Amino acid sequence: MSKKLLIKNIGELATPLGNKPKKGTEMSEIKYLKNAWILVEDDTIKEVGEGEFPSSYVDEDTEVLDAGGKLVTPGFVDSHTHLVHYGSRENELALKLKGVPYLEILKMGGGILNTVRKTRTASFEELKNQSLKSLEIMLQHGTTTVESKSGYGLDVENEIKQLEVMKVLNEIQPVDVVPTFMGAHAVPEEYKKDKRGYIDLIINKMLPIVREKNLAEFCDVFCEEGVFSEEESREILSRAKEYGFDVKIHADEIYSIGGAELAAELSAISAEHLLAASDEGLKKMVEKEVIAVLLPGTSFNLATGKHARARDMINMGLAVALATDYNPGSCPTESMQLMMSLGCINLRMTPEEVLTAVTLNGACALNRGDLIGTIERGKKADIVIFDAPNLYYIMYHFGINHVDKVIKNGKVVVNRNNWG
Ligand code: IZC
Ligand code: ZN
Repeated sequence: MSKKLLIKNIGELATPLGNKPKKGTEMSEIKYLKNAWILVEDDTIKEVGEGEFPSSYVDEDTEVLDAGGKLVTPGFVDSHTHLVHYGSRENELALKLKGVPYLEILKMGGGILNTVRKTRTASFEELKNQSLKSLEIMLQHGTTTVESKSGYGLDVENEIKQLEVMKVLNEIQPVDVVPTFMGAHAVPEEYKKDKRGYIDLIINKMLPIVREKNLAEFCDVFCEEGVFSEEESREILSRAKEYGFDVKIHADEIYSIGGAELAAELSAISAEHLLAASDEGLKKMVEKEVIAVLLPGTSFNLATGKHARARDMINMGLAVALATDYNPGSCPTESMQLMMSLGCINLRMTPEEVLTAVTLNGACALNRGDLIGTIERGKKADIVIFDAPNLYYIMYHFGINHVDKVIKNGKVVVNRNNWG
């Protein structure tokens, strides 16, 4: 028998609508319902309405949840993270404060390579348990789907280990983990003098194995000066496409090296960061409908004072998503609510644009726009109730967790029961 859940007495329900990425001015088209209700059957939204709910919807088996006049939004979709890694890198804070740039730390064998050493020596269980802790924090903060990149193994065995941890995480906790293969995250120390050899390893060994074991949906490359060049990224991602992966690119984060242009050329599903992207590159992304995944926590934490030009991008007609980039180096935080505040303050996006960016556009950047990202009939019941009166309050009252309850696939999985 199906299980029904009625969420009633919602003060403000705020959601984008539809299955497709919202571009440009469409990003502000948020549907607001006052005194609203949502009827859920099993894991799916059956009906959404305003005012009195039809009494025929409730029978003795219907669970009724009173939202207490609070704010309700779709669950957050964090479309860019490096969730599965071992250890931490708080040592980089002191270096950064001394003015050592992020790429310099990597060049000295630190940064990503520091985490690679820790991740390689970590057992499967250790890696799983550290990631589980972060996933629990994400869920507590309203994230119901998260993308997760490999790229701290950088050899066949450890890239597979990371991806297999993601598979197990999907089975043992509620947040959906969407796996991305990112063997091209850095050149490992043992290939320092033979980058070509490492690219061959990615193309000839890693990609076919990851495909054969069906361990990832996307392939990503860190296309950056001193990491993988535009030509190298093109080669890796073109081969990934031949293997059937959709592609993503860490593009023009620090230096403008044609990452946005490459994303358009390859019809990537998304291009990430884009702080240094050229107008030409962004225009090409508009033409090819590449989603711009912006990471305001990273630009805040890199502390160079530079941020992605979200306003220009939206004015040009791009679809923008916001994500945490959760990783142990450039952005050690799991909180999408913090990204929402930074999206307003540093990226100058409106609260409506921000909501679209952390829900529907994030879902579309993961090929899941038809399943999640909005509160509408037929979508999965991934819903957050906040201890807040309205959408604007979340971004205004920053740096704390406003979540009251999280519903994932129709089940209440977080009940902080904050203040009654
Ligand atoms: O571990 O520093 N930017 N990759 C590209 C990262 C940041 C993750 C890290
Ligand atoms: Zn990243």
